[in-house]
Amino acid sequence: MILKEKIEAQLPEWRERVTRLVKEKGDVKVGDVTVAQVYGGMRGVKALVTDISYVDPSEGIHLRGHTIPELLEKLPKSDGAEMPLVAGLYYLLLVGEIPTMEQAREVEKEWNSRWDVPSYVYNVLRAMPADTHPMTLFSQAILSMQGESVFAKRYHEGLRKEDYWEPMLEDSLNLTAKLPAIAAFIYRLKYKDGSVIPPNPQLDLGANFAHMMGVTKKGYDELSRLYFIIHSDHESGNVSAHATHLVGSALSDIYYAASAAMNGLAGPLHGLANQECLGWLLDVYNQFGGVPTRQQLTDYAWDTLNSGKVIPGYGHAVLRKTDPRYAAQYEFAKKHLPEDEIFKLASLVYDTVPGILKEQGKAKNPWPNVDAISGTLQQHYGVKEFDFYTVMFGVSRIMGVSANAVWARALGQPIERPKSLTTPMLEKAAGL
Ligand code: AMX
Repeated sequence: MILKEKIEAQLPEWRERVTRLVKEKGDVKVGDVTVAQVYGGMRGVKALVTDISYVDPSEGIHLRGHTIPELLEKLPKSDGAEMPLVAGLYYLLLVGEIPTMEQAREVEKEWNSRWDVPSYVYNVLRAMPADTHPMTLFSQAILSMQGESVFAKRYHEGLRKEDYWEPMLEDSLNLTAKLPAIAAFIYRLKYKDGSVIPPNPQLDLGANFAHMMGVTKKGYDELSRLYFIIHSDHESGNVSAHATHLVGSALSDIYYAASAAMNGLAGPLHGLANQECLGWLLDVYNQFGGVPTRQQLTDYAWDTLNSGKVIPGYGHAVLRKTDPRYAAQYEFAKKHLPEDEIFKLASLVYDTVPGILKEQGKAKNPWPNVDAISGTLQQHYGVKEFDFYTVMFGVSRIMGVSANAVWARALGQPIERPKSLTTPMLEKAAGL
């Protein structure tokens, strides 16, 4: 299999680099930790490593060194398609090189041979109360498949440490192949007739997702490709990536780790913000019976802030400029849905809210993040049930975190176990 061969070929050099760095320069300091950081969610503490993605505070995400606009230009596209193949992105995340069309197609082929979702997964989901949140269903579906883990099986049979990554790759391919079908089923179970639309092996992942969702509006395949590419990875410190790494570091398999990641993504300060965003936009729209005036929007935003709530989709722990993932979606909307009323509202919010957040003076970053506009695009294509949106984020995010999990195994990253202190210890260290 091409992914296995490519990773295998790189391993000797990577292992040597890392071993040398730690052995010869292990004492070199890369930063200090302050009392404020210990109490402040470890913000900015340099304590994780990944070579798959890096968030620059001004430029945003680089996936294997490429910005979002570069990726949308360079990753291979099917004939006539506007957006690249998602399989090409997964190849890039795992291998570190922009694939040729043929290489991306090989990943598609791998996914196509692994998409079959065991029927018990659907039965588990059908057995849940009808009002269960889609993210709970998604996380449960992933966890329910843990018994399928090749890593868990081979580990218990006896496996050399340097070979751990191979079954992790198998598991990751199996899981990422099934996620679009599972997500589409959750959508149809919650909001449609609950029937399963099987994937069409002739289609790529983006088009297949549109097909399995039952969305017929033209262009949803392109939006799905864009969505799954831009949400995939955002370095290691965000909650879903870190949860995957933490759980995986105990040698839990990808099903346990990815399910944990989804539980974190389901938090309103993380991935759930995308459902909150459209909710907030629709509240504004409904309150004013259409796109409000700038003054009405300003008053509404201040009411939100003064009631102690955040403005969803704005702010970021690392970014200090408009998120390029927002910009890519904004460009897509400008091209394909310029007359959509909610897009007009989202644009007005973009013109207005950063100024308000600056005036309030609390948020370190007043600019929009990836979630501020994603729901606007979804609702245009008919996917209006916004509590489903984080599930789509999850399908994409698991591509990023699983690629990281494969490399964490390949480079023998150990169990994670930072040290905690007590408040008296910190007071003493601070001389109080
Ligand atoms: N609206 C109102 N207040 C905000 C704000 C926003 N959009 N963003 C930050 N603030 C506030 C914080 O709540 C905090 O207030 P406090 O001092 O009273 O606790 C203060 O500004 C300082 O926060 P910060 O250092 O700028 O941000 P952070 O690193 O602590 O948190 C984030 C980052 C994203 C959680 C925060 O900006 C936020 O809550 N945004 C809205 C929710 C959102 O969009 N989340 C999605 C993030 C992207 C993702 O993971 N998918």
